[in-house]
Amino acid sequence: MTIDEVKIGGLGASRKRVEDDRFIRGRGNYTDDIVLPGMLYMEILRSPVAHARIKSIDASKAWQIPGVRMVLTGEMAAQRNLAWMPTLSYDTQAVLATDKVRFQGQEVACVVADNPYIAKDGCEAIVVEYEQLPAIVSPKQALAEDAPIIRDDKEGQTGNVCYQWEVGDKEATDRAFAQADVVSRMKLHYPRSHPSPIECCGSVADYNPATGKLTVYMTTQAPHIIRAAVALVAELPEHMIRIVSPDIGGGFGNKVPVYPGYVCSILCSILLGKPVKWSEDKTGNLISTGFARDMYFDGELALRRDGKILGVRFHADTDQGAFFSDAQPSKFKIGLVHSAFACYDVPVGHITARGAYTNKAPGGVAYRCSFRVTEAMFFQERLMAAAAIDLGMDPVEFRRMNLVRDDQFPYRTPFGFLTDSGQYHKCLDLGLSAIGYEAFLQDKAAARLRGRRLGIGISTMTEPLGAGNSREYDILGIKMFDSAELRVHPTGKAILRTGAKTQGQGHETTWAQIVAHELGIPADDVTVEEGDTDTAPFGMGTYASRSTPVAGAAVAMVARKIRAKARKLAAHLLEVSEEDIEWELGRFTVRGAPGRGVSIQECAMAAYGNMPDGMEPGLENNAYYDPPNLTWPFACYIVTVEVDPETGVWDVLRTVAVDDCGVRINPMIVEGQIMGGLTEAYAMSNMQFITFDSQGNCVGSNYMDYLLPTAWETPGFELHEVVTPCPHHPIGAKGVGECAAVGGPAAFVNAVMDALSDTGVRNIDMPLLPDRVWEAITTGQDVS
Ligand code: MCN
Ligand code: CUM
Repeated sequence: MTIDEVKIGGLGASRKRVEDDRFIRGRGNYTDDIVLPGMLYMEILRSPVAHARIKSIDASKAWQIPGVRMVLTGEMAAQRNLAWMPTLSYDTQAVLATDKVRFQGQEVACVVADNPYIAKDGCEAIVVEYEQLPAIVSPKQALAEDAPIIRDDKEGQTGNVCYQWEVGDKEATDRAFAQADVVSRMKLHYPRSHPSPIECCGSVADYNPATGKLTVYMTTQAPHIIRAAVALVAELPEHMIRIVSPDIGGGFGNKVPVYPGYVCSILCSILLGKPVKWSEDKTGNLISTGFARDMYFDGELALRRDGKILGVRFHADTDQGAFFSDAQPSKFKIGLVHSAFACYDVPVGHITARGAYTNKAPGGVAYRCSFRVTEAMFFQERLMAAAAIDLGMDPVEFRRMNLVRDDQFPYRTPFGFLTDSGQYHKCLDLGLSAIGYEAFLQDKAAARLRGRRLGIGISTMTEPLGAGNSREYDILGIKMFDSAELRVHPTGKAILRTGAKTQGQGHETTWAQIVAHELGIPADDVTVEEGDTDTAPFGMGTYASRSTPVAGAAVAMVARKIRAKARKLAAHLLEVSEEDIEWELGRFTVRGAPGRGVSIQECAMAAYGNMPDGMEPGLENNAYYDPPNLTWPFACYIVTVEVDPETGVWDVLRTVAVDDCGVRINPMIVEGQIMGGLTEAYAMSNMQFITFDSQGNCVGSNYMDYLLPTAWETPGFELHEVVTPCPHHPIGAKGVGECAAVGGPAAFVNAVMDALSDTGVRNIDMPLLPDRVWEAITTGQDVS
């Protein structure tokens, strides 16, 4: 009797998320839920100004408050060589300011007390004398001749450039432009935004002076990297450090970097010999932690009259804030921005990029970004839309002509990536038929005659997901593989641990499904555990939608190792040679006698109670997986809108998404990921940005100014799928966690711009707030 894979929760089962039971009932265990005996509380004093020299810090009044146990300043941290820390982009970042403050909200001191209220009072009692300096709030200001140097702490730093980078073939690209019939240009800003997970950052550091062991519970997407960083920076022995990521209330890339708050809680715990808890508040999170984007593009496409793309070139300026702390693991200074145009057959290209220090919080790669792929795909699809207009071509025909064809894979992009597989035209056609493209164009024309403005926006893209392979991706010299460890207990139940760390994506549900698929053990019989460096195998954590491509592959591989041993046990139990054993899901049978067989559970029992002579007991193993390539999911997003010309308000009529992420482990979870991403895409295009006034005051450090879309604003989404299995992934899956946030924004913006197509307006920078749209309609000018 064969096992029904979907019934046991295998591949393709829309299994309910097992973790949600405890989340919905309020029984999750988040960092702030952790209470240890004798625990103290830490609060951070942040700079009220964006750029200033610190003349003096007087903490004497804070020390006098009853219940205050410690006031930590930069000077004290410096005595332990911890006033500065290295960043993951090979820069340095202040833990606590000593010489200057460089952005509003920067950490200046921290206070540890018996409770958080006393700690907060302690912070308020610290007197800091600032000598204010001019604030720099854009790359343009930063790169001006007479700009004050923000990073005067760095030896040899002359201006405010923090990196320069280029890729591609400049000469060949220039030649393509010289031969072009049409050159289309696009200049735009992808504004600064923030992922704003529900849970802010925090840590509970527990240094035990008796054993010398440091345990840190913290909100990190990458616990093993933190352990390695603590070992290297604080020079503590690695086996005496235990990092635990308990439940995480959303990460979205905000919880990849190492923040001063974590470091201070660790240092205070070591100094006091007691557990110290730091729980960041919303303003602290929005004003100081890893933001997203803030990138300026200026580029062009070389085109043949019939619409064929001959080449692409662009320049990008990134606003890095005060420290270059992008948490991205590639050797490319600007992440994977050169994945732009990977879905189109573009012969040549050239990209230059430059990062600038400004008086703003550091970061840049968060918010479902795949390391600046979000910006790359937005620019790509905005430029594609503009080029279709310049050519006088239907945007669909223009894309269709240039999309990489199915028979071109594996396809080498002009910037050196190798895309693996896809059916791009099929996705596009499915999206067009779902939205009813031709009919909508007729409706739009008819509505225009009645003074109404409808628009349609298309965005097609493939993106690189799954860092690494280890040839090109590493963090602190550690290669980007990932791992899984599977222990099958005597009764056939199991525990699986991986080096990834779920923050809401549902790994506890989906990894068990891979085990069910490979072994036939029901998913409900498999516990999944992640996030504790004392028990989990070494892995690089969860970001860049890498978990399925890398850790998920390791899960399949370790299950196959278990199956190989179980086969030997089955041969022993059935008293035949191994060659005569056949596998069907959950069961080994004797070749030619399918009635004679043993279940995987019987093999598990035999591994502990009836193994053949000479075989090691037990049924457990681990696998480390180094993927041969990134995975390349494809997506087509199509949005229709109506713009009210009187107010500039726009409403989404329909949103159609066609995603191809290869084989879907759990279709329901995949759809949840896509809906979440589309919600964020809508938010970025419609309402979300963090700006600064001329003095560097952050406008957007609270939910009055920084808007999150609720169920009320968020439109409905219609989802469709195409499945092109990933040729190099053991179960054919590609990543999906970021696709809709990456490809979505351009579909919304292209739709609004299409509704304005007769006004001569070429671009409105995001977010497309009503006043900006109204200004564009009334003036006929671009709005930036
Ligand atoms: N999945 C699947 N079939 C596939 C691909 C994925 O069933 N072919 C499932 C996976 O098993 C997993 C989920 O979909 O449960 C997402 O998988 P994957 O694409 O591998 O992405 P990661 O698990 O590595 O998650 C990271 C990604 C990133 S980088 C951000 S940012 C983001 C995102 O996930 N942050 C999130 N989605 C999020 N969703 C929630 N709820 N919370 C966050 O913080
Ligand atoms: Cu860039 S946000 Mo995700 O990669 O954690």
